[in-house]
Amino acid sequence: MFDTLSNRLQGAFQKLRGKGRLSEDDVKEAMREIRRALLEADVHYSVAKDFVDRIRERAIGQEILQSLSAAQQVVKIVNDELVELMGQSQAKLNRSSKSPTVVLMVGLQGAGKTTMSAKLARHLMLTEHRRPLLVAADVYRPAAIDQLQALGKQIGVSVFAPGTSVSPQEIARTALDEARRGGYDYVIIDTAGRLHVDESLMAELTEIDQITSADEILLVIDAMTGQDAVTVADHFHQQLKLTGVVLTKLDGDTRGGAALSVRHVTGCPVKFVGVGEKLDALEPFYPDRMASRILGMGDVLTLIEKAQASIDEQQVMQLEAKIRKNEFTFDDFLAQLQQIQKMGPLNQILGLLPGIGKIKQLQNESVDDRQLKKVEAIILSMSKEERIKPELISKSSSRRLRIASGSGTHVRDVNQLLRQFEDMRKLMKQLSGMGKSMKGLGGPGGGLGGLGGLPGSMKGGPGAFAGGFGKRGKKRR
Ligand SMILES: Nc1nc2c(ncn2[C@@H]2O[C@H](COP(=O)(O)OP(=O)(O)O)[C@@H](O)[C@H]2O)c(=O)[nH]1
Ligand SMILES: [Mg+2]
Repeated sequence: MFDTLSNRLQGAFQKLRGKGRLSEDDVKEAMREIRRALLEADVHYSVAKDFVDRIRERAIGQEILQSLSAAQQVVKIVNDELVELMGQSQAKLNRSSKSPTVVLMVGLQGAGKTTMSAKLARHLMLTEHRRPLLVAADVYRPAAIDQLQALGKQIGVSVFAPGTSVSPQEIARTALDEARRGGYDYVIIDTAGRLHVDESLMAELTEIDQITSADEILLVIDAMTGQDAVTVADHFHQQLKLTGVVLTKLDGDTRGGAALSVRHVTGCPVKFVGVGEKLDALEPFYPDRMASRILGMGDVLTLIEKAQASIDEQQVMQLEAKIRKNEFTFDDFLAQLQQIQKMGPLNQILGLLPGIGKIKQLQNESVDDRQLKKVEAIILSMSKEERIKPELISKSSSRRLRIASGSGTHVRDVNQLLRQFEDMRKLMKQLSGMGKSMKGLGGPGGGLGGLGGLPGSMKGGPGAFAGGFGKRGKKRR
């Protein structure tokens, strides 16, 4: 996600590294690069300009924090401003004081409204324990109704679909009755789209809004549409009072412009993002996490939440204790490896980790889940004793040879794994210290347990870290 932007920004910061104090020229140069990076990422030019102006002012004016280097200061300022630009805190779905809450999904054709409707229904049902009703109000194409019905079936959510002979306005009206009768507390209305902004569609949507007094009007935007996204958002916002935006297809090769501009231009918060075609590919939008992803600091919190879903708490506590005592072994590593494989496609997971965005670029080859299998094979070829005391292997070339042939790999693969395991242990020790302090701040259950690392590509490629465990920090600060 946003790889090019991340790289360009990191390039700009790189030039500031090693400088004790920033001269005005340094700042100017860095700002030029940041501005260029934003424009290339399809950030709206007025947004880019404002953004850079604010950073320049803060970087020159200072705010000098003695404890930070010049480059760190600029990174911090850029981070703060990115968070500000994207809306500070996570914006939740509106909820009506009286049931049902009506959510109207609007947007251009192909933006992902129907998919997102189903994703939201699933999310409401599974994480908020609500009873959503999906409503098929795109009556212009029978296929659209079938599509929603199929999705509803997949997730076990009822779909209200009177058919193509009833007007969307009438469907919306009767859907509310149906929801009250059936005890549904959310009504998610999937509407028709057009290829372009179109007056008759706007009129229809406005009427549906009036009929249902929608509590939430979510504009669904395809993040790949770049600059256009802003124009579209602006149009929709003028006609309908949007209450939020959903960005879809952030899993694709999007440059990030829409994510960065849309809030500034419409004043509407981005509430969710879609990161895949599957119905669980939905994430709440956290401006702070997105900012650190863009800056290549990874997104440890999202990762932890993902891990949370697939990891047993008891195990996490045991692991934390081990990391603290520096007793982490290859057996634990193997257990992590197996957990990670449950978490989802490795590429996605890796992108969430600090520094990985950068490493991946070095290789420009996607990390392959087969590499995990290779690492697994190497560990499985170690004896019980070796797994607990890796130094036994480091000291003995015959052990290394045995393990390599046992796992069908090369000695250099074994060596690399050993090295990376050592590095990882060090990293984990640092992170577990961080975990403790976060826990102190974050209240009960808060804290980052630790991060596991494992070699990404064994072919002499960069070591990529994967894995992360921890109990969720309810509050970040
Ligand atoms: N990769 C990816 N594809 C998506 C995402 N959301 C929707 N799609 C795909 O985009 C296409 C259009 O989606 P659809 O929900 O029918 O759009 P609508 O016309 O606005 O209702 C479908 O092929 C979806 O599978 C997403 O977050 N990521
Ligand atoms: Mg649709």
